[in-house]
Amino acid sequence: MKKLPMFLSPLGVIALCVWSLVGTVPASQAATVDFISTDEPGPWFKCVGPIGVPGCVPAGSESLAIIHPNDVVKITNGTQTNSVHTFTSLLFPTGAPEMPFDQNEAFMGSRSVNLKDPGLYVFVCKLHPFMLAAVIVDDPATVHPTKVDPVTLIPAPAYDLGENITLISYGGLSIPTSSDLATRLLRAFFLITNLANYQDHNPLTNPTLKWSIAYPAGVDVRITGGAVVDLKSVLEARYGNNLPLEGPKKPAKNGVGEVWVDTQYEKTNGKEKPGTATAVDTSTWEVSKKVALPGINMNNPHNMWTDIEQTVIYQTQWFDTKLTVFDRVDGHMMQNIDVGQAPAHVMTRVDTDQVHVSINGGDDIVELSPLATGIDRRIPTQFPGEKAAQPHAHWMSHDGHTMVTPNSNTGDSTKIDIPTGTILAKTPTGALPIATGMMPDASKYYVSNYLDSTITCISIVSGACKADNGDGVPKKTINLLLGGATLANYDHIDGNPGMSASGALPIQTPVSPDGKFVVTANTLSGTITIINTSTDKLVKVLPCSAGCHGVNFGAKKGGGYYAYVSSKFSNDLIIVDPDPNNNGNPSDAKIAGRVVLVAGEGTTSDDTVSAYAGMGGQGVLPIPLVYNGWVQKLPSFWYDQLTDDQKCPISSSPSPCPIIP
Ligand SMILES: [Cu+2]
Repeated sequence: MKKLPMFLSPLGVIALCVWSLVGTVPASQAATVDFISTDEPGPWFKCVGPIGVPGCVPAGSESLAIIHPNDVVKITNGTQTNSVHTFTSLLFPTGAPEMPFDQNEAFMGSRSVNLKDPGLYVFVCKLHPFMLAAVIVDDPATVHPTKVDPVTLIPAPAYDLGENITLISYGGLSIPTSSDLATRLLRAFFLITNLANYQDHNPLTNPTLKWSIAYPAGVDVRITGGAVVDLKSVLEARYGNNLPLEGPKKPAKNGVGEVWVDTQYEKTNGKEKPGTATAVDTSTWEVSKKVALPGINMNNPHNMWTDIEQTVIYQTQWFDTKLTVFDRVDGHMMQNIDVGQAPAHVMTRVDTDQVHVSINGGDDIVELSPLATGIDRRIPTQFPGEKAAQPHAHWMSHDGHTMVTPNSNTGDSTKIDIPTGTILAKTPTGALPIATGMMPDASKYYVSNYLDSTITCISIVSGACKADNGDGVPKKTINLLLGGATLANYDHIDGNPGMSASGALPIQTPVSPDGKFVVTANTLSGTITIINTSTDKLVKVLPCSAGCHGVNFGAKKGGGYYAYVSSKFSNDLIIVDPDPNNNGNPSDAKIAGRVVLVAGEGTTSDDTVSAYAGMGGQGVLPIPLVYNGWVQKLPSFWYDQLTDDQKCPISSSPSPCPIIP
């Protein structure tokens, strides 16, 4: 994407201004820096004042503040957002008092935190974990050892990142600020909070297909051992810049039907809030439709599903309170129903065609009548008196009987009997569980733990999850980043062998319709990981785009499946063939193609794209639905386009199989 020159090296300028300010503000006088939550991509946690140190330091990122010890950071969830949020410590200087900072549940209004120890603090929203705020608490006494302002002769600042930072991952892992993982997180912060840094895979607007991240220039930071380094130089030396990007490429084999992707950050002229739903025709691999719904100011469309007839799109508005239903063919709006705070994911029950929406900002799953004409029931995700689970991406079984939720607020997963609405089990997982996927026979399910970079396999049928020695176990933790044997053996200190052979910050994690593999999108590493369900081992890693996020399976023409993968900080959709030779072994998995999610001449739309074209890929919905249970109920128009194996994805599919609709 085209860089705005004004964003390129602003911190160099700011640093000069700030430099002369240092020493003029008495450190004993505690300052308060204000952040607000917004629904706008990039500066979701936006620093709004005062400007300078202590205060906001615009650096391309508008989510960065530099303050002094004992200053206060205040977050307000107010008029700029339609959703509740949390302001939760992601990392903080090891040993800092009163850390980690968190809230009992997502909130509207203001919260304040007093930051006492020097060092780097990063805050995240547990609902929307790309919302980030970074605060450097700088001790004005620790200055640059040699540099001085040529005019004032005041020593140059060296901003304190601290010796070590504690992550809320892995039960509180402490890492040096000089470590590869620490600088990767810093890099991710400057990428995520500045839209000018997102990947543009469109040769029409990025002819050289190069990707650069603009880091603040001329900023010296103090890291482990008291070393003072230039931040930009370190990040560029470690991770390069001006890197090549892949352009669009049509897969050799077509898909069946279409793929919908929530381009959640794309802006249009006719409304204030961001986000469109984009459809790709898998017979041409062109963008066929975009639905913005300006009439309702659709706000951050996040995830989708369809009805039994495949005629509507159920669409959640994640920074709002609405589930929206629109016509899949012509895009006209049919329903816009209030369901609760921050509705995240939506699926249907195969036996009743009722609609189930996770209330990410609350404590339940809402069950709606078919076509979402009204709310039938609210199903709690925690026992009475327990903390709100704040469930994100639930999954439902092939028979409509079992639902599982990843509970972002409580670090566990709830298993629910859907007909009775009873909680059958709550199982501890890792830190910030965010998505689930279930076997087509409901024998076991997988939970992605965002902050721990692990997948928890949980058996539903006894012994379905496999330990590394092959034994059946109730539960298994599959490492995607640390502690693996050949893959996932990233060294977080020296960064070897790099994150490209691992999965860091995993999100969506569906199981293939035939139950053979789990495909996971990993947002920090920008990788796609594949787990073999017969061993529950990580067997393959493929490259993804920046902010890799959504995955869902659709039918490949003539047999087999494609996994469609979206990325938030990018405008492409990756088509993965998880098993090209169809032998059930994903070791030959490959990227089969890539679509740029930008409107073209043949795209029909209800609005005109104004900015961030095709950016923000999150929820993915292939039509027709080919998961076990749903596939057997397809209307004949879709059903007849599938192979016998696709009609009956597992040998133990509901008998008799296929069920003719
Ligand atoms: Cu949030």
